[in-house]
Amino acid sequence: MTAFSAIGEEREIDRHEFTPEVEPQPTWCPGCGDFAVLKALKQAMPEVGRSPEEVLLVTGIGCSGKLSSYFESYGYHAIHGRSLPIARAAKLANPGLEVVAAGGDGDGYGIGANHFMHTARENHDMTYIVFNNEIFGLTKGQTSPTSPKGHKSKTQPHGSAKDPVRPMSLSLASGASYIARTAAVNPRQAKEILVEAIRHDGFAHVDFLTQCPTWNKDAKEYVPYTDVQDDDEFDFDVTDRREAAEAMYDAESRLYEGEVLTGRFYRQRNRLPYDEEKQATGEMPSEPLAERYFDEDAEWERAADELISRHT
Ligand SMILES: Cc1ncc(C[n+]2csc(CCOP(=O)(O)OP(=O)(O)O)c2C)c(N)n1
Ligand code: SF4
Ligand SMILES: [Mg+2]
Repeated sequence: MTAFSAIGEEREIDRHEFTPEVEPQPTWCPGCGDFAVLKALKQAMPEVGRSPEEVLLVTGIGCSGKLSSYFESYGYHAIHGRSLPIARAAKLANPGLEVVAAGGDGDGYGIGANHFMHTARENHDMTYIVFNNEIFGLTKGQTSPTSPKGHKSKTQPHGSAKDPVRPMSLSLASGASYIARTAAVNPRQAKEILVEAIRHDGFAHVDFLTQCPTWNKDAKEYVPYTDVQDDDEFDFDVTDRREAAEAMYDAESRLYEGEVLTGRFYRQRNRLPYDEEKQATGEMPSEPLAERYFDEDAEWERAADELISRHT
């Protein structure tokens, strides 16, 4: 079996296959919202019919970035803010891969915001999960791009003077073709949204509210939450750009007033993902580029065995 012949094989997949054989104990704090992302992703992958050898998970730096260590698939723990360019390159080289990129609000909406904008604009076919805890968690609680105005931290002891970034509005303006917000405290919705995002052909952005009980006491646990699809107050068409823009602006404003609105906010119809656009112009061959350079004779399994034995 090669990395290529594994893609597209039909078989039953169990969510436990996404737990690494040598299971590292997550170092996330008790009560951290990050556990919910891991769980939802493990549940979503079998539902979309993907096996670990068909998935690449690229993560940034932060508590959130540790996700790729706890999830069995191809993985790449990138440098800060750079998960998306790596994920894009991998998807263009091997379009059969199911590519998921993930990282924190600092990683994606701060240092990596340029990549976020342009990956959305180009509509690369992947899922991008942003663990939004409104704080820099790993480095001990500094103000992040989504921290509310007035939020006090070691870097802003008098309270942040900045208005926070509006992640979904930024995503829509940049060109993402699927945008949703979910929360760690709502595991059923989180799994369903990840399933939709993974199935979506194009750039799917999920702003995932993940509480940080250690450093961000202000954010509490994002409860109670409302699913905008279940509440008559929010009667908007997710495929209508203007209606979606209004709904997400409202949700982003109300988050800072203590009201948590989650759900699907935007889905664009009939838009080709970037790899297909490139193939249509003739700029990209239909045969996966990576296959040209794949060495069938390399001893992949031996390399993996060696790695596992070094860590047991
Ligand atoms: C280039 C660079 N700048 C700064 C850092 C330090 N650093 C590590 S994680 C992080 C922020 C993490 O915040 P976020 O992305 O929100 O992730 P979280 O820990 O909250 O999940 C920073 C500033 C770094 N590792 N690399
Ligand atoms: S510091 Fe916050 S984000 Fe990081 S593991 Fe602990 S609770 Fe989670
Ligand atoms: Mg964060």
